Amino acid sequence: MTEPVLQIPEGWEARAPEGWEWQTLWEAVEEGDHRYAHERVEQAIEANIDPRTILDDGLFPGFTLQGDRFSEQIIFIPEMLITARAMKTGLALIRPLLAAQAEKPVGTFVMGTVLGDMHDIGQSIVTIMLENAGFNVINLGTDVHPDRFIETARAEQADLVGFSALLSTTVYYQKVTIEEFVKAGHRGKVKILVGGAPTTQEWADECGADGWGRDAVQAVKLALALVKQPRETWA
Ligand code: B12
Repeated sequence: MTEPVLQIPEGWEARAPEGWEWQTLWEAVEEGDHRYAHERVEQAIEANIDPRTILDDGLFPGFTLQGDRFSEQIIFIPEMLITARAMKTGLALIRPLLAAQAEKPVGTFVMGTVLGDMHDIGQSIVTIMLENAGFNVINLGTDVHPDRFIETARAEQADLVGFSALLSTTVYYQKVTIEEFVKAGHRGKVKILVGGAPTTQEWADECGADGWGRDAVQAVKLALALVKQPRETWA
């Protein structure tokens, strides 16, 4: 087992004002100091740093470092949870800024993490990027039962639905949820995207999804393409 090291984003200086430092935010996220993370992200916003730069250069390094330690079982759930909370504090601050850059709504997207799965950092990032691209996103959070996806999609007359899963045991619920859309007679009314670290294009094909997004950028590209494709209308 090798001790993970902080991956400093290449060329970060060029994306920040002169004299700026990210080290204290990297440490705040790593240590789970959400109050200080909040303060530093606010300062970065005030300094007019691009919100995506704040995400990539400011928030990710400390999160990834702790994530790697969690994977190596050097740290455990309590430490990972406080890091996730600090990360989410930062995400909450940049989310409205990215959404405000969007043009008029291009479609309605219902997003959630499938039943049994509590991981929500990745789907929150996809949500932020989708909002930035102009989608109205209804995020159902984590541990979402298939019925809730279906009820919300129907109530909101959704164009697209996205299922996130981070555990090899919960990806199965992506397939189950798609099957439930079929049983409810709504499969033709929405385009379905799946994602999350253990998923692949092969899995997306196998479970009957319309697309798979490796990351948030791919997810947005796919959503923008799929929203233009014909669908049955919600009665
Ligand atoms: C943070 C974390 C946690 C936190 C979650 C906090 C939170 N609020 O999310 C906590 C501590 C709660 C946690 C708990 C557990 N975890 Co955990 N966790 C992680 C960790 C470190 C990071 C995950 C993450 O946020 N990645 C960063 C985001 C940005 O990436 P992402 O989610 O993949 O998302 C990107 C893409 O996948 C894609 N995407 C994501 N969703 C979607 C959706 C759509 C529609 C699309 C198109 C794209 C898309 O875009 C995103 C942005 O680019 C990973 C290990 C790692 N280093 O990745 C383990 C990991 C996922 N966890 C793991 C495990 C085993 C667990 C536990 C079972 C541990 C335990 N013993 O209890 C529990 C399960 C709890 C549960 N029922 O869900 C394993 C899973 C192994 C497996 N293959 O099944 C991992 C891989 C660690 C490991 N190597 O062992 N975990």
